[in-house]
Order: sequence, then structure tokens, then C-alpha cells
Amino acid sequence: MRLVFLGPPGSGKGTQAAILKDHLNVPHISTGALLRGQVAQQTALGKKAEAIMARGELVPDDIMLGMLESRLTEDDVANGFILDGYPRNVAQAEALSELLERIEQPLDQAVLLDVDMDVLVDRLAARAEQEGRADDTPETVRRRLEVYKNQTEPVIGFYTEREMIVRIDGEGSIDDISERLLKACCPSDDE
Ligand code: B4P
Repeated sequence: MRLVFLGPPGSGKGTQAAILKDHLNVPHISTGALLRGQVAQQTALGKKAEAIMARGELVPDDIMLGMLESRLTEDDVANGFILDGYPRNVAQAEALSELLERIEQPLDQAVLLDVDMDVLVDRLAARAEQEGRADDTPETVRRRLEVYKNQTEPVIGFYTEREMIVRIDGEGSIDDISERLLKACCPSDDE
């Protein structure tokens, strides 16, 4: 199973992908986590990405595609993957289609987690308190939500046109949302 998870910051992409990966037995590839790893190690890429992420902007497409291609050609991806945080704009969606065609790993579904703006802001404020992530300050969260609206929302249209979108209600308890996802993405689990 090859999935991408779409949704605004705080919609639960990372949270749900981490749960679903065990059911599907595929790796969870989070571009945000890959970037935070590069920042923590202070690699050349990490140094470039750090300030961009702290502002809530998107890291340039060419950097993201290079990083993603090297991850998607690792051995553990042979069975499929859950891609969380990519694509974040239409150019990335087009680049991903080309890459997946080239490595003969076409996408099955694009899963969209639908969550109201007020809920997102509350969740990210809670995470800011718990984890102290550099990009969860109120100002950066506002910017990340704007970037989502302007650049990432059009990606929903990209996958809708290709009849690949699965919409999931992303509000409620983490367990309830996981159940909805499992029903939508791996119906055989219920049998
Ligand atoms: P990400 O790491 O993808 O950050 P995110 O959108 O906040 O998602 P995340 O997965 O962490 O949070 P989740 O919704 O699960 O990206 C960070 C930055 O990296 C970007 O701003 C950008 O700068 C850069 N970047 C990443 N990918 C890029 C790309 N492709 N191109 C360019 N730049 C890129 O969870 C949020 C919180 O809600 C958590 O605390 C969680 O515990 C809580 N939560 C989840 N579900 C809940 C529920 N049902 N109820 C209550 N709380 C819940």
C-alpha cells in the first residue's frame, strides 16, 4: 500500500501515520521529521532548512525532492510506504508522480485529514507546551496555516482530479480517527 497523507499542520498526519504504518507493515516517511533530523545533525541541508522551518515557510522543492528520492529508494520501501508531509504544493505533487512512475511504485491513495481551524490552533498550542518545537510558536503557526491554504490546499484538487482522494474526518479522539482510517485504507482488517 502506497499512501500520502494530506492535511493542515496539526491535523494529525504524523500521529495517524505512526499508527497506521504498523497495520500496513510499511515505513512511515515524514518529510518534517527527516528535515528535523538534518537540523539536529547540523548537516549542510539542515543548516539551510532550519531558518526556513522556523519561519513556517516551505523548504525549496529541489532540496525536498533530492531528500525524498534518496529515502524512497531505500530497501524497506519495496512493500509500500506512508508519506506524511509531502507533497506540500502542486509542483511537489507533479514531481512525486514522476518519481513514483520512474521507480515503479505508483500511489494508491491520497488521504486527507479534515480538521477545523480552531481545533488545529488548540492542538498546536498544546504541542508547543509539551514539545517546545521551534515552529509551534503562535506567529509561526499562523504562517504555516497561511502557507497551507495558499500552497498545499491546491494539492487536494490535484488528487481529486485523479480520483485518488480519500477524505477522513480528523476530529475526535486519536483512536476514533485511526478506526476511520483503517476502515477506509485497509477494509480487509475488519473481516
Ligand atoms: P511537519 O513535520 O509535517 O509538521 P506538521 O504539519 O505540524 O505535522 P505533524 O505531522 O508534525 O503534526 P500532527 O498533525 O500529527 O512539517 C514541519 C515543517 O517542515 C513545515 O512547516 C516545513 O517548513 C517543513 N516541511 C516538511 N515537509 C515539507 C515539504 N514537503 N516541502 C517543504 N517543506 C516541508 O499533530 C499535531 C499535534 O496534534 C500533535 O501534538 C498531536 O499529538 C496532536 N494531535 C493529533 N491528533 C490529535 C487528536 N485527534 N486529538 C488531539 N490532539 C491530536
